[in-house]
Amino acid sequence: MDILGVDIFDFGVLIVAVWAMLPAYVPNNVAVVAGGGAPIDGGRTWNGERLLGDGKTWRGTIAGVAVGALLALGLNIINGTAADVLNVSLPEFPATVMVAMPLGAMLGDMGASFLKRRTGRQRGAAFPGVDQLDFVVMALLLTSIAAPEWTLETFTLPVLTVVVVVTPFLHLTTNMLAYMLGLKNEPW
Ligand code: CTP
Ligand code: MG
Ligand code: K
Repeated sequence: MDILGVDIFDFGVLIVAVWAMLPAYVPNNVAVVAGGGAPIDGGRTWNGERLLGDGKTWRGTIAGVAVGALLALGLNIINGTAADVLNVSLPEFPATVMVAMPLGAMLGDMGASFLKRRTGRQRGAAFPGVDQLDFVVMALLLTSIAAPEWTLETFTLPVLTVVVVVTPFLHLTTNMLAYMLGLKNEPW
């Protein structure tokens, strides 16, 4: 299927897109499992609503960033083998990107919570569109600041298109799964 002239079922492009985004995909799921404890906003409110809410905790955020960074490290280690097996050239994460990706993902998710609270959405409320792409936007923004050349080389137009099209599906599927496994309170 072509979108903007990009074949989103091109196996190589799909693999590169998912590989490059994995350190940004995993932190949110880790936070769901590891979350709990003190909220980042410390219970503070603004105009009667929480700044971020109880769904954004220190534990979840720190665990998410740590696991995302370790995952990037792990992907670098298996890069050569995976590239051989999959028969595609896979990107290697520079050290700054190993942190920028998961940190950006968590900050994007946090930014969305901030917006939800400002627009009267309570903890757990859905914010279609924002929920599925908030972490992608911030992850790519931080990554492009941390390693501009690497970002341009890795996220070519076809890869970027696949990321924007495929991420919402992956996000919805994982969250549905987490919900069915009893890990998450809402299926989105
Ligand atoms: N979580 C966390 N820290 C984060 C992100 C998530 O501890 N930085 C945990 C929380 O337990 C949260 C759960 O993961 O409830 C699900 O994450 P998410 O859906 O992003 O949060 P919501 O509870 O839906 O809250 P919000 O409405 O603010 O998005
Ligand atoms: Mg939620
Ligand atoms: K969210």
